[in-house]
Amino acid sequence: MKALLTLAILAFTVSVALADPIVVDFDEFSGLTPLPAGYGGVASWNNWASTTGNSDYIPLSDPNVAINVGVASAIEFGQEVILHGFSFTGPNPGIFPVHLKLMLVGQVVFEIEEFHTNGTAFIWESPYEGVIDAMILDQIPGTPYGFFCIDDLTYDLNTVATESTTLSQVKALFR
Ligand SMILES: [Ca+2]
Repeated sequence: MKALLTLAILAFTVSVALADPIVVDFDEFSGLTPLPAGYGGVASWNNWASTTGNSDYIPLSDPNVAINVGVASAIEFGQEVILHGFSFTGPNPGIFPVHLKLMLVGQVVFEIEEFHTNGTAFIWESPYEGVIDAMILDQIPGTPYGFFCIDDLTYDLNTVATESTTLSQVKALFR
């Protein structure tokens, strides 16, 4: 029983460790640098690049932000994650509305039709608590294209499967 308790505590410790949020700050690049696959634990950044912040693209963490450099600005995690949020700046208030979609296996699970800004940076905390595997910030069809940026993208890996596996493994030892 003591061994079971010890294992249970270990399993809980592992789960807690895995649950620490990942904060992607984009700060280790210089110049305009396309974000490489795998950076920050994200499988594909597609049309996102790191760049130095400025008055139009306000960093939450200095010196860099991530900026969209093309349409269909999908961030594909390549695994299930729980998105906590990010900071957002758009330099052209009211002119270039942005559309936010959270995706899971190609399906939209949450969206905000007009995710634009009043010109100041703000921190968006996701109200969606389910798992996703991709996030798309894109122009609204038919509107002019404008650049926008994010910083400190924060998410958790989906540890539900890991916790279940750990618990199963603990139980299997005592069968
Ligand atoms: Ca930053």
